[in-house]
Amino acid sequence: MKTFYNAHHALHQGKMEMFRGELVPCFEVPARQDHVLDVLKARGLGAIEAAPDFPERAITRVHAQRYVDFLKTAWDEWVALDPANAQRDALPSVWPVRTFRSDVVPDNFAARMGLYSYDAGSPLTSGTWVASREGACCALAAAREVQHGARSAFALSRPPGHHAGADFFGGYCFLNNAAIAAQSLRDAGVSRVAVLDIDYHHGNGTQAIFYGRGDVFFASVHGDPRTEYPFFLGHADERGEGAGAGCNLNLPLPRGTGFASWREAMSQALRAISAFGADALVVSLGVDTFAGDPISGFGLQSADYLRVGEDIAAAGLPTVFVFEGGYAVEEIGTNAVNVLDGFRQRAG
Ligand code: OKP
Ligand code: ZN
Repeated sequence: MKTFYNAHHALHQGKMEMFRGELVPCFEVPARQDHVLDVLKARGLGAIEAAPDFPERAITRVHAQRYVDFLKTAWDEWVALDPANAQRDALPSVWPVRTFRSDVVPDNFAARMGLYSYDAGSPLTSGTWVASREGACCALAAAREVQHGARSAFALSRPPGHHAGADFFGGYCFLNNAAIAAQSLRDAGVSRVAVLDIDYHHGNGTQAIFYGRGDVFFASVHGDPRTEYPFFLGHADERGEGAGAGCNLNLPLPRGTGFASWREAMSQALRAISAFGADALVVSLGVDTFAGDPISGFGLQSADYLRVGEDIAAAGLPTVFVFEGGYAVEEIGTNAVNVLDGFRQRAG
């Protein structure tokens, strides 16, 4: 299985995020990707390459142009407000919730930060755009590999992507790499694409991007949004709308769920993907389902991730793995690579 890694990921390095009323050090740190890359090299799963470049239009197939343009210039605007801002990250603090307008783009920078985001836990830094753009290229390269006949490929990147919507960031995510990969497969002629999201957190961005579409199925196993982030989406009654009716499957599970129940939910998602008739699969691979994860609540053990990869391989679909969350930094490499290794062993 070939890996495309983000050579510029460390340019995105948030300092602090808002949590329980105070700024705390970010959980989403560069060491996350470095550890996965180290374990990949040690276990020899296949070629490892930096991502090639792709044109921006592959990104704007999923994201609004005005949002992409904002991300490109946001850091310079932030520093232009006050030279001292160069030493601190930009965080939003005001949002257009219900009854406010989001069709008029404000001139004020803080207001635009709020228009294009939904939480205060996702710092925008000097390298956020370059790192995020390179992450999208990793996803596009992995998708192209599979489109050209590979059984699987892995996009190893950070920041993660599945919380990012067509025109907003949040949940540490800026560009939705899994959605960009899925859309690129569609644009290359793959008729029916499925996204399986097994990160601990519901992939609200991916769901929203494809919610009205019948050509991309979205299935997610995640912590119940009644108690777990991102709270406002991810319930079982969200089944898709319009042409996408029936093409969205959420399987929320209570905090504390262990591997046996979690595995049964994932196999239910895989059965639905098979019934949909998918021709290719994109996996949003978060390993924050790990028992030792500091911000999550499921109970998977490291060895369980081998079974996860085997179960996904048994679906028999060309598969693009896109790296998402996982915050137990010491074990993150073993857990992520176990999924890929289990897949490879079962897929042959
Ligand atoms: C991103 B991904 C901890 C509170 C939670 C947001 C979590 C985003 C997870 N400070 N903050 O799905 O792993
Ligand atoms: Zn997560």
